[in-house]
Amino acid sequence: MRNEAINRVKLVFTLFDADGNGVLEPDDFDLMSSRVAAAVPEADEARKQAMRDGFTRYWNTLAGELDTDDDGRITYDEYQACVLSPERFGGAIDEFAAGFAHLGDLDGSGTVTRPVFIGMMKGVGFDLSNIHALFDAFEPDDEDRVRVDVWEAEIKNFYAPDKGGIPADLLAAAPAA
Ligand SMILES: [Ca+2]
Ligand SMILES: [Ca+2]
Repeated sequence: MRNEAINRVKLVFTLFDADGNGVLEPDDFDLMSSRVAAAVPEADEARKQAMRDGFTRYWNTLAGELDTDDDGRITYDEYQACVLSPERFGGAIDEFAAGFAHLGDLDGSGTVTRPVFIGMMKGVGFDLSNIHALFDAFEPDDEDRVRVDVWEAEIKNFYAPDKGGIPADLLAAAPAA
């Protein structure tokens, strides 16, 4: 596995532990999806629900595949096994990526504006300068929008253990001082 992928896995675990108690539990996913939904109050309910469903499925898949000691919580040691068998998570990550990226397409144009992108990614907990760097890497158009399908594809890349040197690595960069 590539070092970049390990760094992304560590970051995802830290971010998904939304309440910061050191383990992943259903409450973390409820908390994070609420933060993301709150970042785009103007989004319609169907899109918000699709985003929440993606978080729920992702948690259920983690719990089903990785909770080795069956205590209803995922520790980092349990979590990192996810990278050894990415094929077991593909469906959940696809649904998560689609639900998440499409939440930001408020006008159905297939694009996401910078303020919406920033708000959602801050809701997840990424570093602000890293979020801007990723948005810029997606080559925004003249109206400072990026394509939803490009974003969705990069969310999937973010979780791919065999990928490195990709735009998603910008999110795992050390925050600027
Ligand atoms: Ca937690
Ligand atoms: Ca466990």
